Amino acid sequence: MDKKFQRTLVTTALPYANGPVHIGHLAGVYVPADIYVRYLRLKGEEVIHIGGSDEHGVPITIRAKKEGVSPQDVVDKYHYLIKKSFEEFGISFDIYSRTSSNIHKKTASDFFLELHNKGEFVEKTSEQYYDEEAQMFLADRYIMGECPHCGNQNAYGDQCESCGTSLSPTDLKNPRSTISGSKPVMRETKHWYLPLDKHEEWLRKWILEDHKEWKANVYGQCKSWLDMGLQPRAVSRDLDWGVPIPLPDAKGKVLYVWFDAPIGYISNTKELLPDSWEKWWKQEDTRLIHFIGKDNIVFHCIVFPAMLKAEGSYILPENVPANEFLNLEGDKISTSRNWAVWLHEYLEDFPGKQDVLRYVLTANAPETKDNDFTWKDFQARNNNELVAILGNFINRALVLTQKYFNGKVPPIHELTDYDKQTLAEFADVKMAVESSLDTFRFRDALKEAMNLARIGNKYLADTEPWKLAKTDMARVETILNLSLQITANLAIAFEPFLPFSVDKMRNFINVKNLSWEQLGSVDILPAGHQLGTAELLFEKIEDDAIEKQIQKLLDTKKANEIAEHKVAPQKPTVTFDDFTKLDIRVGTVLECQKVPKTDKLLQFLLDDGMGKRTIISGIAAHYKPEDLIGKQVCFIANLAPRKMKGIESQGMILSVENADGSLSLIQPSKEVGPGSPVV
Ligand code: B3M
Ligand code: ZN
Repeated sequence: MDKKFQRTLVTTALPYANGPVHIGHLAGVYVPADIYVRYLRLKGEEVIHIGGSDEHGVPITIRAKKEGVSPQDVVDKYHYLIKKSFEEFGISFDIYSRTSSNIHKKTASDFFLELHNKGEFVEKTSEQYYDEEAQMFLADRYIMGECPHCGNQNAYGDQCESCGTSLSPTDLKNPRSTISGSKPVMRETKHWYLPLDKHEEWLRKWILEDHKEWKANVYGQCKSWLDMGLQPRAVSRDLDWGVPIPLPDAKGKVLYVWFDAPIGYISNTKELLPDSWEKWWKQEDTRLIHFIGKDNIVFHCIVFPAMLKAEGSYILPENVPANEFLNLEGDKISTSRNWAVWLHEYLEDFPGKQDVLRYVLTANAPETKDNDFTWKDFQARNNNELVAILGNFINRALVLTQKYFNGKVPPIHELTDYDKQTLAEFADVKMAVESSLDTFRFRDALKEAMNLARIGNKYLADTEPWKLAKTDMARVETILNLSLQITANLAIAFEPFLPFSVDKMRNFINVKNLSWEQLGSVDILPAGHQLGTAELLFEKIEDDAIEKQIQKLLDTKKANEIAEHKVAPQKPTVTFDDFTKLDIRVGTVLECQKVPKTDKLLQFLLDDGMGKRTIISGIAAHYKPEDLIGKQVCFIANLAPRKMKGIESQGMILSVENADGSLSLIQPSKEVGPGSPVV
């Protein structure tokens, strides 16, 4: 580590506790952060990883309203679900807490008060939409109306989801409150603003000159914010869910969620280390790193640093390695449209395969641009890389040692040129992995680690020790000794990436502790060392498991299409005379049976008040014939008869088609005499 720094404080974005976590969260933030902290720990550096749930803000209250429960119910449910998912995937937090904790509320409230007392805010009164019926100010998301750009009637106060335009509530035509449905009125309200314009100058220098090493996507986004000119930002909201503004004239006002959430990093550190948290936040020799997704860049690179600077006693982040987004099978991941691979569901379908997902998400991480997760790629990377390269090499090295040397590490003899060449190839793996990890290039680091397994695989394939066993045992000893040293190296290099598999690998080679320092050396396992028992590290994923996942997504797509289904356009106008030409009546079902050799057709015998009448109807998929006997249905009595499957159908039974394609019979709500006309 840079001489300047003694310790590293890693934070990961606090996910909103308004839904479970999915592969996009893991790929963008939590897996890279976890790789990084595991790497630093392995190097013996002082590091803590701080995480937690973001439990305030409108996203939570909206979810609560949708589910008909309280915001506290929502955050309780999802906080524990999220925490469990992270644990299951080996995301090694030192603490995973929550912003509804008392320590957080106090920390955030005190932070606000400190800035207020120092005169760091400006107070402004403005007009905002107010719902008189519900007696509350309306957050942007609680206002709907017509989009001025595309005419969508259901645009939100902050965005039209139909055309994607960012809006402010006053842009909407015919605004309505989603709380009461009433028309909101404008009312005056006071808020506290952080005058970012006053911070612009030092931010410009600090980012654009002093942190040119930040990732291009992060640097670029900061530059464009700064070039547009910074505006004061409100840090309070009129809402009843959040940290109350600790001032006498602030009834009904809370801290804006983006003001309190990043302070959550501080509160959670306090909760973890009540006596020494300050050294992590206030000493210049601490390196602070925020792992986040690209939509959070402005808050972590501009707003939070301005808050910290205004307070005056805190350090600023050294780096903010934000990632772009991961898409799923070509479409944007979306919680509301259920277009995601949820972590808890993945584990139900692929138990024990956490590392496979960690591997694929790292190999495919959206580090420099948005990337796509596909199930076919997931399968290919598992089968062609984890199984065929890494697993295969380790398995061969161990099985051959078991076979020829009863599982004891054989001695090493004179090296051939080929051995030396192989060793030279992996001598610099440590530097290669390190320099990638140090600069947050996790895909490259993983590639370098995998390269080590490729070298091992090639070495065994080229030297073919199994062919030498009868003629040159000394040579076999050297080859297997080197192969086992490579295996031990793999257990070091992969530890940050595949912690579950590396646990197994350490058991295979019967070594408890390996340090990063040992990476690249070929004397990790002494001759005579007894190995443990080996099992398969990875197993092939078959086509049917992948097809099942793809089918699940296709079903989701279909369900979304149905849910978004627009009502069919109205048919051309008919005259009243035309309408009265139809003779619609009620009949009572006397008999009903399936038409043989068809899936869809039922044959009805109706009492139509004049006699009996046979009608064929295509609703067999929706009703059991025996359930319909004795029921009443509506039918068109004067439709010209038609022959279907050799049976004459004397009319048509009326039913309704639902958006999902299901059919439901139209029936009178009270029993009537058979033959009664529909009028
Ligand atoms: N909860 C936004 C998000 O989940 C927000 C992050 C807070 S980090 C302090 O994307
Ligand atoms: Zn629009």
